[in-house]
Amino acid sequence: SANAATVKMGGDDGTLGFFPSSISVAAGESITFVNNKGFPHNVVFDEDAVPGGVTVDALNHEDYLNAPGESFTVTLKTAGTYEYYCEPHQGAGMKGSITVS
Ligand SMILES: [Cu+2]
Repeated sequence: SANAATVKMGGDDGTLGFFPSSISVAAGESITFVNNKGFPHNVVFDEDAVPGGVTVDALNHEDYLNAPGESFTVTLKTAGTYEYYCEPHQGAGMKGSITVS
């Protein structure tokens, strides 16, 4: 299926965040996270902030992305809002959300 969105991990100026931090996609479209600045980063979905019945373990990318340009892609099939964060930078507010329709 089409790549619906690309999310940069770390801003171009080094800000610790996901850019854009909020995106909307259609169910089944893929979302690619690309390591940009300030790594290592990872992506962990908040098990308390995903649609009912969704298992976050199958979506998470807990391994750290360490190299520039390194990426991973996730596809969300259940409609609703998903919140996620970067474990090393959660305290710095590195988090985002994806709305699937
Ligand atoms: Cu991070």
